[in-house]
Amino acid sequence: VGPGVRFTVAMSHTAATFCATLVDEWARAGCTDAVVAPGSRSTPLALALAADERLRLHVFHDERSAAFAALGLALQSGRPAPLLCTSGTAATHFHAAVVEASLSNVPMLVCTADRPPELWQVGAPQTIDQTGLFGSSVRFFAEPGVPDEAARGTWRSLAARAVAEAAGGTGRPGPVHLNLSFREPLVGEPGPLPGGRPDGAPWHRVERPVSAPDPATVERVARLLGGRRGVVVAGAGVDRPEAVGALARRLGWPVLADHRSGCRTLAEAVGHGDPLLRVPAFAARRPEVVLRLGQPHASKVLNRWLADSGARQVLVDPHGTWWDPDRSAAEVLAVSPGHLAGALADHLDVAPTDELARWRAADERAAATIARVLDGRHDGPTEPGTVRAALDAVPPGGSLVVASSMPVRDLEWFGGRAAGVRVHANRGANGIDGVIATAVGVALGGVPTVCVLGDVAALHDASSLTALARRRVDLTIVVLDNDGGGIFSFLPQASSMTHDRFETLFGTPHGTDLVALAGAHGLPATEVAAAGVTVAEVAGAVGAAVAAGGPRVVVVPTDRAANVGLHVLLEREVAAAVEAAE
Ligand SMILES: Cc1ncc(C[n+]2csc(CCOP(=O)(O)OP(=O)(O)O)c2C)c(N)n1
Ligand SMILES: [Mg+2]
Repeated sequence: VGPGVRFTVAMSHTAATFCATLVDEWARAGCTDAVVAPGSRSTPLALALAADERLRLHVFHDERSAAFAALGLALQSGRPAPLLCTSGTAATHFHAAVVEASLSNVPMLVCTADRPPELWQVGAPQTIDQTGLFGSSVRFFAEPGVPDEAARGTWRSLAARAVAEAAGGTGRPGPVHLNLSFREPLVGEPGPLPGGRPDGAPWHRVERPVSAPDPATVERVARLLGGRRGVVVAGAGVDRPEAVGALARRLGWPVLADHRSGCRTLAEAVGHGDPLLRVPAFAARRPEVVLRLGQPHASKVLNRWLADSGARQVLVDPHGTWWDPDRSAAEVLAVSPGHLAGALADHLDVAPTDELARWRAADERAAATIARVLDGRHDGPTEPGTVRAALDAVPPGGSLVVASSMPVRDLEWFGGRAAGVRVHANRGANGIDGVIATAVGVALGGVPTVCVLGDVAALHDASSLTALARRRVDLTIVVLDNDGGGIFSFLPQASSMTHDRFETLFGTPHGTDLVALAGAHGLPATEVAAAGVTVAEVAGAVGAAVAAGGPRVVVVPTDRAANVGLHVLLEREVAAAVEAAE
């Protein structure tokens, strides 16, 4: 709008009534939070979201931050948080988070404001083609057109359906996209809303009971598993860890558990599958059957071992998600992993194998070795040691968000067993983007949150530090600063070109002062000494930061080459401890 143009406020405004109806339905459907990025075209819905006290409103300057925060809110709560931006390139900045939500089955309710159709394809400002903008990444797309009283009988249905589709009422949970055109004037007061269902119910209540396996399936799978040598691999998506433990006991199988599975604290859990399977003598004994629950682990070594094992593999995911990059699943069961495990545990009547005892003994040896190697260091912070400390620092009931690439791996391979801590990681698309915003979203869910990420990931999402100091979140951001991309030092690229070329293309040092960057955003920030500190001192610094409450930033300087050396040392020491007993 240029200077001198008058604003007019219509009295009762169809767009305002339409938007208030959407918001009323979303609150009825259980939404508790909404995320908004500023802009003009989105005004009717922004006003409606702000006016409804049933929703907490979170505003982010950057749409990418907003979208990943909405992802984090949904990761923590399981509910979609309506997400809104203005028209134009603003909408495209949602895309990365939409893709991650799609691949990870996370509910997301994306609303993009648009100009009315008469302003499309004519060079109108801030107007791009937003129809189907997110392609196949959304479960449901709707473009209801400029709000029109003639369609008011459909508004509640549209809103309720959008939540239901996002929450997986009709299929896999994931993102939905409403592209909402608004014609000026954009400011107005809502009139009476179309009548809703009695007792505050949403227009559509869509139920999709957890899919429990039928008895014939249980019988067949029980015959496949019983009496055979096998392993359970538990990843994100396990709904009843204790049932998985009961099944593992019955079979005498270990549960190779990552932290996101919720199974890591089971007595039957093996936490160090990756380092164990790097030991040839240990890896030589192959499973006959593998029961894979939910998302795969990050460990290439573990996944390769499974793929090469020749075992009959049963993949279980409640939504039938195709988590099978090695194409080794012989059976795919779209049922609840927890219900299947519980039913199998009740049904099976076989002598347990001795695999569980063998794996658990080796795992304890690995755990003791890892602790000895890491805790004995006094020459500066280490990456695996810091990730372990961060997990231990999360208070029960809190959450840990770990970034790709190394933090999620270091946690999976070397992390402990913290009980009562939920762990989140954006592993649908393995992006290093949006990690801070995801953690902000998790923390906005009201739980103490610790986020561990690399320096490149932190810089990539630096815009999510904007206004973070003003948010009431208990979030501690731990940045492992090795001045570049540490993961690449583990890849063949590191040894197949000159050091200079490697550094230019992969190492990518930047020299940014992350404490100063956090300080510029008004965030309390400290840096742990780079040399001469013990692991206990680093853990103490992380623990003290978490105890002090957030938002705050802790920068932990590490060295990329030394980190590779430490991983090699850990591998060697675990091998020595395990081989001695094999
Ligand atoms: C959005 C996105 N861009 C690029 C990549 C490729 N990538 C994977 S790891 C990495 C470097 C990460 O560096 P840092 O965050 O410092 O973690 P470190 O590897 O040092 O632990 C990059 C660029 C990616 N996964 N996602
Ligand atoms: Mg790094």
